[in-house]
Amino acid sequence: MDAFRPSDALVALLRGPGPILALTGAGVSAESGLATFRGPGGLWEGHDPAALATPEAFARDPLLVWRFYAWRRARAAEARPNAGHLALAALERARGDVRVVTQNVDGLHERAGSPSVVRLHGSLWTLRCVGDGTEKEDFRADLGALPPRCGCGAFLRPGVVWFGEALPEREIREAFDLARRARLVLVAGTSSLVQPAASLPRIARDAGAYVVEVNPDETPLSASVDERLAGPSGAVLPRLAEAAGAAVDRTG
Ligand code: BJW
Repeated sequence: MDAFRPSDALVALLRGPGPILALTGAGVSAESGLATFRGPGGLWEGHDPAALATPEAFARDPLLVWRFYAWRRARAAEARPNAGHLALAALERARGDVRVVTQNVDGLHERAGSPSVVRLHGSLWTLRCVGDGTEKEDFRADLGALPPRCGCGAFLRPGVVWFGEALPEREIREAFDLARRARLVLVAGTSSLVQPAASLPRIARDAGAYVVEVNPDETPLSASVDERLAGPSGAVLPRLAEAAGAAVDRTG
């Protein structure tokens, strides 16, 4: 027995019919070398999130906020998907009824081959004009030290969802819909603190889903899940994908 061996009930669900939802957070990218937000060594350690991740912060000090995101883009561009990302992509290929809903903005699920990721908090690789709202994708790692300007003259900002901002409507609607229909929910690498994403597992469980938390540490969700697999997602998710019969590349 070890701490992250799936139960027989979970293995049966992984092999059986019914949609699976994987809700992921920053912890899933930790083994790719990207810092999480909270906890020791997290991005918010020693920083006030309100000074970096709010529309007010960007309005007050666009250079500071841009520098933070320019650094994040560079780190994400260097990173590679790890065995956890690859396992979810393999599970999706093997079953066809698995969807990844992520709070992450790094693009690593997509780079691992997950075909239709629901991005709740936007993307580091999208830029949005603060003036006319137009969006464009830009995958260059280095866009310089100053926020670029839109054709209309206003600054372009990172296309991520900051505190106090609404999540993208289509994505949040789809995520709630997937939660209500899921038979199994894998909640991996999130502190389950940030709303509304944190409410998805409870909605799924109320609708009858079996909810599993994959996280080395306990979270506010831990007490109300059906099963906890207390290990790193890069080790646990490949086991789950293999239990479902998926061929997993563990190299990352
Ligand atoms: C591992 C691991 C390994 C480590 N393997 N695991 C009270 C109730 C309801 C809402 C609120 C409330 N008070 C305030 C709010 C609102 C607020 C909120 O939820 N705040 C909370 C902090 C309390 N929410 C919002 O503002 C949201 N919008 C909103 O509510 O809009 C309302 C509205 C409606 C209509 C019109 C207008 C407004 C928006 C939230 C946006 C969050 N944005 C950020 C930044 C995105 C851009 C960026 O990347 O910079 O999103 S904040 C940050 O937190 C980021 C993340 O996506 C998000 C979640 O973090 P996550 O992923 O859980 O990471 P961590 O670091 O917290 O946890 C990592 C976990 O991994 C840990 O548990 C580790 O143990 C684990 N781990 N290694 C597996 N190897």
